[in-house]
Amino acid sequence: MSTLTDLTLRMASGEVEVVDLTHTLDPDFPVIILPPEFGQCARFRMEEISAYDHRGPAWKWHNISMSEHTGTHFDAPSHWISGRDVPNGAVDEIPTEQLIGPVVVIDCSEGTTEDEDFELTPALIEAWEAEHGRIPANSWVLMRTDWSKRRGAAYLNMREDGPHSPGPTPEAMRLLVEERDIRGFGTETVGTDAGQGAHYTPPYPAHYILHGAGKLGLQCLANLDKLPPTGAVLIAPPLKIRNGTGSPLRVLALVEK
Ligand code: 23J
Ligand code: MN
Repeated sequence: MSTLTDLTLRMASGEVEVVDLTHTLDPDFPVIILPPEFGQCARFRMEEISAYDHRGPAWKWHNISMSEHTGTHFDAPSHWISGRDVPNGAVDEIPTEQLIGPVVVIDCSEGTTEDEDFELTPALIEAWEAEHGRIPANSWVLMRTDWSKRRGAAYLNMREDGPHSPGPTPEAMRLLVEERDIRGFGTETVGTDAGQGAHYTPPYPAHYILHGAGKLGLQCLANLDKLPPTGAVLIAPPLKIRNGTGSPLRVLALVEK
């Protein structure tokens, strides 16, 4: 039997499950808030064009607007200054082979319940590898924190000195990008970087190191607790926005039961 026929039969029988890692686009879903001197990201908005009424008797539809970085979204290399000259670094140019591929999940959810500024470090990555094996080249690496279960103000967790949420250290990102040659890095928080990521060297190291090397980002993911540590396949194609730096998207994982 062909691989694809086998896959579709196993999906139909439930042996392969489709897990949705996406938050619903909704005006109430928080967006990143940068320091006030910078431009700001827009929330999701939806207005009715018609709803089976005088504006269109047999159809309902909406106009929508948002930022490229609203809700569950994809970061392209061109999002960051370090990636501005990366070839094919905009969402419409990324090779389609990069949009479906293997994914590993590093569970940090225990640490992040105690420490809202929890850091993913090289030591934690190496401890994960001692248990699950070396992270394969060209894999997505997702940082599970269970942050997606937070609601309201607890999600951005904004304090006087800015947001507090977990993320990777610069050394962890260098390990993943330079030594493991990952495809990209994804988080449940509003950025691939920690809330306090501006204070690292370089500032926002996940963005800086990933995108400078042509790697990809995913943020505001959900349901990472439904994924195995290894063996799932991630389907994450952004919208084909000309020169786009990112895009909201539906992120799905194929998981073998
Ligand atoms: C712009 C500046 C800083 C950050 C971000 C955007 C994001 O997290 C994003 O959505 O890419 S940290
Ligand atoms: Mn983004």
